[in-house]
Amino acid sequence: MSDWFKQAVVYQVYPKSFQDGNGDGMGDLRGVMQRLDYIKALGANVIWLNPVYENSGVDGGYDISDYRKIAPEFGTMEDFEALLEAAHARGLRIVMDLVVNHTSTEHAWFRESRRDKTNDKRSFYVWRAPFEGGAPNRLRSVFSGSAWRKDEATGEYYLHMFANEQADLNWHEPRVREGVYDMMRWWLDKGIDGFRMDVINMIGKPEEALIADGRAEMDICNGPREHEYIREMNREVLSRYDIMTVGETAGTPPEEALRYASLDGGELNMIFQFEHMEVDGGRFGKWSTNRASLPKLKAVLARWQTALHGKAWNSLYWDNHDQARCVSRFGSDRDEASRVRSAKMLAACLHMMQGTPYIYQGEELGMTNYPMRSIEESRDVEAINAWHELVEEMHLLTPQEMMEAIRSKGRDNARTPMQWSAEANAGFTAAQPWMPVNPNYVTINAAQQEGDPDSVLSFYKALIRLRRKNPVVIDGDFTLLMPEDEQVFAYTRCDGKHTLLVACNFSDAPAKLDVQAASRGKRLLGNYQSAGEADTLRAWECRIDLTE
Ligand code: TEU
Ligand code: CA
Repeated sequence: MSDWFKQAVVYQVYPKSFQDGNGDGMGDLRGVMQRLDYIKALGANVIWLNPVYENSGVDGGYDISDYRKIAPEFGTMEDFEALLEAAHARGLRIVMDLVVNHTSTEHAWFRESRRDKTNDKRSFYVWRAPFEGGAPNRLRSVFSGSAWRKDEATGEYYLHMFANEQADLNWHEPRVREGVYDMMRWWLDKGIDGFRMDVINMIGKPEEALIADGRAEMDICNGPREHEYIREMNREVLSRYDIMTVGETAGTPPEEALRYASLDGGELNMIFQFEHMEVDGGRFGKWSTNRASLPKLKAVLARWQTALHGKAWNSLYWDNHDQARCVSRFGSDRDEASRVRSAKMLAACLHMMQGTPYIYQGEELGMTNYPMRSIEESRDVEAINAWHELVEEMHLLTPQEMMEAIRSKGRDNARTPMQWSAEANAGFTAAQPWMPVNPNYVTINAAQQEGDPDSVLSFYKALIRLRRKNPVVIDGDFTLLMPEDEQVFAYTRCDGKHTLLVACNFSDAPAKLDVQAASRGKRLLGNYQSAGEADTLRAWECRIDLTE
């Protein structure tokens, strides 16, 4: 087994919002193809493509109705094959999204399964009898409300951990697993380079969570048969190809990651953990305007760094299609100078840790959150459902409070069109875009940053070059400095020969460094022109110093 996943720098493309290639207002595969040279120039060598399969249009492609077809809005299978070839010709690999915890209720399997209780595919999904005329138990959907939905055909309930139209597959049924493995091999035989596995820690659901007793409401993640299924998938499929795999696993502690992402190669290459995405949650989970506490954020990330070192492999991310824009969330978009500095600082802080970095489209430009005015503007089933529940049904939040929460944490923030240029619709489309472009595209866009050596984009390029030149970034161990400090995130990476010192100021006020964290060695990269004082970081400053 090769370990190119350790050398990878992944660029995530959300195709619907990346580049429109045929003038219908929606991004597509031809559009991605037009922008391959941009991704190549950035220095990334892997593309993670969010779902482009046929779907029912409810959850951004995560409601798949046919795993072997490309959705018409994205193009054709020929377009996909052309994209794969064009990417490979440039030395770029393509990792596809694998969404197999659930299918769309329009998938052929579900259409059969729902027909009658004795249908041959009944067991492909999770069906339960009503409890006292209502839902089987109290299990809740990630997208608000009950996780159970009554189906008229049989009067039984099916499980949907996400939207009503996303029915959970029953992985305990061997024919489901075989069907999924077949489909995976079919894609891998086309030459794709791996999978990002959607909520893969939900497939081994504990039976106790699914009992129709009117009560159960337990966590279904990392269930008792979880690793059995992943190991089987590894044996049957993954181990037979030279690919990269990353599992999406919210609610997973490092101890579990040691199994999922063990360097022994028996399961996956790495996982996306979520603990650092949860430090700014509140009473209603993600729906809060809280800022992350820096000591907490550091404690979480340091724990993942040290717990996995030498045993398993980390993924590194601030942003993806489900998260608010990191510069607005952990840095500052208050004015242009703070935005540019803090976007670079966040990049340096993340990219110098151990693991495979993921860059989400527009993050490399310092794209910001979207100033959404009303819920009517939202295109996201998660936000819309939460609005109905928290504002309209339960009156737990006022419309103003919920709008503020959506503006600071909602997924729409990540899904506004990519800002390519100052032209109409940011150069994303000639038509009316499916989702509004952030009005700040006039100043924040790729064309403007490409020629500017001080841009956020140029800084990302420099960081990736630095990674390629300094093996300590890949292999070194991690030590957190100043753990309690409220402003400074500083750490070292050491491989015995070289020590990297990374010091970041997560605030707009000057910050003192202690002796260990004070600048020494040779400056590899920073976000200020002048060297500054050794023991003080300026507003949003970051430094990367190397000692041999
Ligand atoms: O996300 C799963 C997940 O646990 C969360 O990130 C969730 O979507 C939400 O953002 C929490 O606030 C994956 C996909 O990345 C997401 O886009 C899908 O909607 C979801 O699975 C269902 O397939
Ligand atoms: Ca299009």
